[in-house]
Amino acid sequence: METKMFCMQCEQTAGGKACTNAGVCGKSANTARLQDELTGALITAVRNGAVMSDKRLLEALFATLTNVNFDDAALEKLIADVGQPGYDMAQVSDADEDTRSLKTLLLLGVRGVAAYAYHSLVLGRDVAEICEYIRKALSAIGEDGYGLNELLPLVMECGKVNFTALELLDQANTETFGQPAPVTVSRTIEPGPFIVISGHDLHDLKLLLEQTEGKGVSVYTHGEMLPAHAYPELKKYAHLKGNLGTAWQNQQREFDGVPAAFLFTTNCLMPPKAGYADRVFTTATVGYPGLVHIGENKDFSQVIAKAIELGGFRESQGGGTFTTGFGHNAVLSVADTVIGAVKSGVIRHFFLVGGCDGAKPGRNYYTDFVKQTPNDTVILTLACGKFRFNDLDLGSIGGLPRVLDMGQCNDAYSAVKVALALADAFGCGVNDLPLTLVLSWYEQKAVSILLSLLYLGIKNILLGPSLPAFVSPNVLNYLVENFGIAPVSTPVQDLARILGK
Ligand code: FSO
Ligand code: SF4
Repeated sequence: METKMFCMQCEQTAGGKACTNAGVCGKSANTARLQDELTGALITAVRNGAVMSDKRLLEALFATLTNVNFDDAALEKLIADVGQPGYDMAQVSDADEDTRSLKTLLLLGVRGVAAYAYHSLVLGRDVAEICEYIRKALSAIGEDGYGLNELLPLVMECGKVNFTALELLDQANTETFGQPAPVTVSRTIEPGPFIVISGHDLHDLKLLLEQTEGKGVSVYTHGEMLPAHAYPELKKYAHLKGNLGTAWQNQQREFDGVPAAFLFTTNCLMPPKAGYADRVFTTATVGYPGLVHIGENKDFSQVIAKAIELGGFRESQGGGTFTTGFGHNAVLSVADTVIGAVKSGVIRHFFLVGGCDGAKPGRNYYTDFVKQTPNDTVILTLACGKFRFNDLDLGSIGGLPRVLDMGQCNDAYSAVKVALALADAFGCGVNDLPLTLVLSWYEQKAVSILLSLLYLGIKNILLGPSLPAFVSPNVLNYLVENFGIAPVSTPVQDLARILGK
């Protein structure tokens, strides 16, 4: 059968193998070809030593992440800007199984790093060292003679560099917007015009809040923007009202017919349905044909005008609340209480149930897992996978809620920092803590986070809902033997094994 495209970069890839006709995500074969061409052009550029700013490098890579850019014209422009002939990515997909696996792992990890570095760059941080590694890794992907010995160290280095990128982003976010503090976020949509902002870019949110101030237009967060409410410099805007919807894969249902303007700052954008496509806007590296894209000037007046034109709801909608804001600063400020609770046996175990959500069946595992955790355990969570259980009332323990939302996937650094601090307090290694990581992955940022956890030597991670298609049996063996990575099974079995029942 003729293969129109080849993409295996996310968890929902067709048949658990590769999208070869059209993307399950809605990406066309032509868009996939252009993304390959862009990646190939970047590889040639770094191998030729072509002059390319860090910004251009990061933007181009970010545009190839899942659910970011579906706009062929935008991709063609990025290819033209790089201005180099494309290395043929078929040389990666047609390579022997292990080389393909490691080069893909490296490329996807690098895409994740690029996304995190991009957010820091936007906040004025120096990402030169991170970009230097990215260039080295891209160059290695274009090295036809490279195999396991050359690629494996680069894959592990990707985890290290990504950890640096996460640390830098944590600094950039907290220095710019203040330390996040626990907050209860309303899920009620009040009457009147409003804008829903999605994605991860806090800087875009800040600009939107400034531009909407005093205009009678409210702002609601969606998906991974939820943790934004915890930052003092964002929370201070009274018209940042609350949160709408749940995780990204429900947007087509949750946005349909809603009389608001929608602004996507990063992934995960799904092809918009007719019932709301006329009111969706993109900015930064996001793009979709036919949608208005807000460029570098960040003039959101069209978004605001659309919200005013639509007018919002006449009566309040929805209800309930979410809690978020348990970043490392908040959790470590009560470290003594937490350590005391562990020592006295009040807290038996910590679970980090974090990562991406997705549409495929099997993700109920995470809801069921959290529901079945015993009352003397604490669940740390982050990223959009939390929407599977962050509306459950699981009570509190030692004065803290049992489910602590540490933020976006971009805040994975917080979870690591807390784990390292606990290990320090108990005088042991992270692997000796009563802590288990139960992760869900979907796209490439999750790949880079996983590599960071491996770089930190964290073992026995449970990964689901399915293992990546790009991991060959040999690479999987390496991960199992060296890090004890295992696929999730059932909540009952996994909990029994973890808690030693
Ligand atoms: Fe989710 Fe999408 Fe944050 Fe990902 S919104 S799935 S890891 O892109 O970015 O957690
Ligand atoms: Fe398929 Fe995922 Fe690639 Fe989209 S990003 S084409 S769903 S593998």
